Amino acid sequence: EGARTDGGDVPEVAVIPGDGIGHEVVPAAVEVLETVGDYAFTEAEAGDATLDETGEALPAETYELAATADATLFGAAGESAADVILPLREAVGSFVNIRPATAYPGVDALRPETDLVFLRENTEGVYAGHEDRLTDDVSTLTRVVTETASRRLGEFACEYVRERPEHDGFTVAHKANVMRETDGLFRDTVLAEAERAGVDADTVLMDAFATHVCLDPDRFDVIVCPNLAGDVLSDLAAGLVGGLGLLPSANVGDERGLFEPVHGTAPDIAGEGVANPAATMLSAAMLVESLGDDDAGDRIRTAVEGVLSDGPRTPDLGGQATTREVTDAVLARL
Ligand code: GGG
Repeated sequence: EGARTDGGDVPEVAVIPGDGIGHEVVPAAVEVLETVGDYAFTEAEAGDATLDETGEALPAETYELAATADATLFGAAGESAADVILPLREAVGSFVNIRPATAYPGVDALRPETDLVFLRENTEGVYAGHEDRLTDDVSTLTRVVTETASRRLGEFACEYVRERPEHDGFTVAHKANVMRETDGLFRDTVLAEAERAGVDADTVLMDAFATHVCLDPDRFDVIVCPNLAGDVLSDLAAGLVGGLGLLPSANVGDERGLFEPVHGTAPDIAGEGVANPAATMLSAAMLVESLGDDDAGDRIRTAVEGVLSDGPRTPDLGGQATTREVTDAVLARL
C-alpha cells in the first residue's frame, strides 16, 4: 500500500494546496510533517485560481510532480474538481480512496459510537466523466463499471480487513435493484473476491444504508462502495462524527498515494484563518504510514486526537480558535 522509498533517500512529498481553505490547512499539515520526519517538499499549483491565471486548472508540471513524487498532500478542489482531483488520482495510479470516519473523544458528535472506514472505488462509476449536453433540455451521463476495477477494489478490501484484526469483514453498499447491470456487476464481483479470499462480506442497499448508519452506526464497520456513493456516504458519516473538518483520506495506488482531507474549499470561511486543520493533519498521518513510518503516523494521530479532546477548537467544532492556534497546540504535543 503506497510508496516505499529506497534506503537512505529523503522521500519527495508533492504539496498541492488547491483552492480555498486548502491554502490554510495544507501548510499546517506540512508543519506537522516537518516536525515528525525528513521530507523534501515540492509545492505546485492547481485549481480554480490556477485556471484563472494560466488557462489550465491542472498544469502538466503539477500532474507530472504527483505522478513521480513518493507521495502527494492535496488540499481542496473547488469548481474545477473534475479537472483537478480526478486527474491527480489518476496520476498517482489510485484505485481506492480510503475514508475513515471516526468519532473522537471530547468532540461533540451526533453519533459518538461511529467508527467506520469507507473504501471507495476511485476510477470509474459516474465520475468516469462521460457527460453530454444533447439539447437545451436534455443532458446525459454514462456510468462505467468494470469487472477489472471492481475486482481490484474487492481484492484490496479483503487484504485491508485481513491485515487489520479489528475488522472482521466488510459490507458492500450498492443499488443493484435499480442499476442492475452496473451496481450488479460491482456487487457480485466484490462479493466473489470476498468468497475467494474467505473474508466475511454482506451487502446493503445504499439508500437503506444512509438511514441505518444514522440510527445505528455500530451496525457497520468497513463499507465498500462505488465512486459517487463513497463520496456522498462518507460526507454523511462526517455529519455523524462532528463535521467535515475531521475526515482524512488516502487515495491509494500500487506505487504511491495522494492524501487529502475529505472536505472541499469551504468558500464561506476561506481566508479567515479559522479552518480546522485536523482532517489534513490526519491525512498526513496516512501519508507517512504509506512511506513506511508507522511511528510518525501514530505520533501525529495521538497529537491531533489529544488536541481534539482537550485543546483549542476551531469554530466548526464550537470553539473560537484559529488554524494557527490549533496547529501550535498539535506541534506542542509532538
Ligand atoms: N479534498 C477533497 C475535495 O477537494 N473535495 C471536493 C470535491 O468535490 N471532491 C470530489 C471527490 O472527492 O471526488
